[in-house]
Amino acid sequence: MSEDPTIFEQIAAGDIPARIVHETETIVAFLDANPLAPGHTLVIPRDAYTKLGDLPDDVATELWATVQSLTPTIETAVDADATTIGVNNGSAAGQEVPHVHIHIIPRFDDDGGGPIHATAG
Ligand code: DGP
Repeated sequence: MSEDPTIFEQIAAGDIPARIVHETETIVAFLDANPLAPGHTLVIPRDAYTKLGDLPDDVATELWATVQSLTPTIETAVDADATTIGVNNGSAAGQEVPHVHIHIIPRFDDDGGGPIHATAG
């Protein structure tokens, strides 16, 4: 039984516009439409997986490698002092879009400090 594609699957397919900052055959990164800070970016697998545990190893590896490589680029682009990286992994954790996505949230010395505990938009 096939389900309707999520909004992120449609972004990955190019069917819905997004401000894409990086993409490969496997991974897409784009700006969050409801940013918690300037440069707030979401990194997703192009294919539809709901939770981190659903990812094949090779996709998980490339997903994380992309987060690692993009993070300093984003920090430089928005002149951030640090970054919060997070995943809402399941609806009870605040995952609104059931397609794995890693939040890269730039942080600033004067943004109030402390961790972001809930990243639900
Ligand atoms: P989460 O709560 O972890 O599932 O975060 C979902 C994020 O996705 C939230 O920060 C807002 C963002 N978002 C939702 N719909 C869209 C969309 O259509 N385009 C973009 N760029 N971001 C979206």
